[in-house]
Amino acid sequence: MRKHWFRSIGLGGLSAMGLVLGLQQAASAADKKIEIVRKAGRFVFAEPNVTINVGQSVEWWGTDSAPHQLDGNPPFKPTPEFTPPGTATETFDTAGVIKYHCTIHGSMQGTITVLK
Ligand SMILES: [Cu+2]
Repeated sequence: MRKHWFRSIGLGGLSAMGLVLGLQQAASAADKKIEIVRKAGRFVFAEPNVTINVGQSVEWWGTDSAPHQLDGNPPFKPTPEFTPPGTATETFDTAGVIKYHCTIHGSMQGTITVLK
């Protein structure tokens, strides 16, 4: 009886964990997430150079409260201005190396290498 009670709790716990993981995935389905951080007082991309595959998406996020607006060489499409906890997401459908930056913070520069 006692053993059975513990097993029920165990399964319930697993279900709850699955639900939480599922919700986290639903919150952002981006293939690659790039955090905006401060380094020596300047905003930078935690990972300035990333590599993804054609068709994948990138999400920029941060924990500060400054606005950002990203732009880059074509085919990068300018993002709307966003302020964390707001994010920006972009999907890349063309292979190549794309340089991009934040139009508000010159210290934020990076490249996205899109592989076929
Ligand atoms: Cu910025």
